Amino acid sequence: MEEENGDQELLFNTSADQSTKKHERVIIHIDIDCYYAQVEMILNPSLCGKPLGIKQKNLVVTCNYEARALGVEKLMTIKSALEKCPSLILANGEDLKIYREMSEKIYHVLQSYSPFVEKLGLDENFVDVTHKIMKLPEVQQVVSGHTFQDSDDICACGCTERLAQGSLIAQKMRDHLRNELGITSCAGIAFNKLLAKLVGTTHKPNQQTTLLSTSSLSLITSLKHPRNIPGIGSAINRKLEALGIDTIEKLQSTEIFKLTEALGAKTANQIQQLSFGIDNSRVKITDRPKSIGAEDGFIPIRSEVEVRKKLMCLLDRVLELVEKDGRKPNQLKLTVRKLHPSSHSVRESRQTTIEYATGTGSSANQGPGDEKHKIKLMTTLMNLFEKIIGCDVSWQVTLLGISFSGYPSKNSESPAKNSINKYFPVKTSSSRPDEPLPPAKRGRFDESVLQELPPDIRQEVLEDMQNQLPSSDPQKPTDSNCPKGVDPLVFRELPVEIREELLAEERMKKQSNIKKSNNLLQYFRKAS
Ligand code: DCP
Ligand code: MG
Ligand code: MG
Repeated sequence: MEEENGDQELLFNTSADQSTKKHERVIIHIDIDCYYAQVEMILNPSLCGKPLGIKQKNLVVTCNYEARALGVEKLMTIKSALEKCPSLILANGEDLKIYREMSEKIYHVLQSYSPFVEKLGLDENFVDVTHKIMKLPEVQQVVSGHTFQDSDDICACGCTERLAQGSLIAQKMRDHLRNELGITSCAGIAFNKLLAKLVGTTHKPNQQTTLLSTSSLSLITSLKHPRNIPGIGSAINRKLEALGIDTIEKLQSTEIFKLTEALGAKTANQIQQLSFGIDNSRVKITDRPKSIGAEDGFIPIRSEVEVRKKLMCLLDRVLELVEKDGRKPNQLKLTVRKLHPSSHSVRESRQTTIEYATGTGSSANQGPGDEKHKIKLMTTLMNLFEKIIGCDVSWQVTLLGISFSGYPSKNSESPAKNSINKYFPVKTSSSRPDEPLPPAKRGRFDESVLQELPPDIRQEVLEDMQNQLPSSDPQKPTDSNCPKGVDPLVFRELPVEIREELLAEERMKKQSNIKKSNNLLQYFRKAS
């Protein structure tokens, strides 16, 4: 979520005027149907057509639509689910490996439609296809799939046609997922992320729904409670309840100063904007995670032997993920949830620097060196555990978590698997630095995409690139005009106006750095 002209935006939207400028984007939200259950059915087709629940501890975290028809609901206890549906088949869903693997495959399919894909959990993705729409010559009038509360009102900005084109792309994506991975999904198509996510849930499963801009207020006010707005979590909701705000309309009409008092200016503005269906946040290209870890919760344990056993299992699971990721972490963190005698829980974490030996997590062909390294990591974890427990002799623990972090910065490693870097040409030793790469060696990123984007979106994309591009290689000849962090080869090929935008941004950054260092100087002068 990002703030943009807070008050002005609100003023403008409370008048229910339908902006033309705000509907430029076409965002598709894809959510996989009964995700864990579908993955299990794909791996074991004999489960298809039968009621299936996926259990974690004593909960059915999800179930297929056959089970839903018989009264089973997501997050029911196993006991209630079996009462509702005695024939329910239960599959264990505690190992997330297969769900993670499928999630990666889904992400890759979606990336073949647009580089702007943002992963949200394991079964959801936002895809910004605005640039694709701008390229399509034909005018598309007919929406593929459902339209939310179809009305005759047409917005003058042309968004109706753009969204209709978006619905065709969504249909193609969903067909692709179905044909290539055998998985069905729902899609929501709208001019922002919030509305795309919300509208996609209005027809389930295996369907898609488009929201035209003229119906956006109607969609958001159809929500029964502010907590149903993605972005309003339980902490914010508690504060809203304390103010007596329990409907969308009340959130819309509460004076901003009241919300600000309770939530601070930024959150107050953000959530009031959300209550009008305004969401200016962009689709952020998903990069590789900053940390890789896992946690496990359980009934209280209080012996070191049990802690060691749990940590060993967790470590095995996490090492496999770290190995698959391929980077070498240099930090290891342990998280412990301690149960206090008053029966409230406290989470505490400690971390330390480690030397990671690659190859530790691969189960195949493990040598004695790998085992030794694992033992070393276990010793480190147990030391961290002792530090967290301290001199408390009556400790009880209900959760343990391990996570590896401290990966080499994106500037020093090879382009990340999922980052935008991969769309840019990779310099090979044989190519001369000043020579544009031949087409065959270029990445998949179509630079004309940038030219066709509306200026404000292009600016955001450029910012994204700025943040993700590796800094210039010191071996490369320096191009005095090229901004820091941008590959000169790419820079030279960008259209003039984009180059100028990049340079202007660079100048602004430099100015703000000068300001910062002046402030620091003043601070030190005052302090001395
Ligand atoms: N999940 C979980 N614990 C939760 C919520 C979800 O383990 N508290 C897992 C199980 C789901 C998956 O995340 O399969 C995706 O969550 P969704 O809310 O999208 O639910 P489903 O995909 O299962 O069902 P739907 O068809 O309603 O999207
Ligand atoms: Mg889902
Ligand atoms: Mg989901």
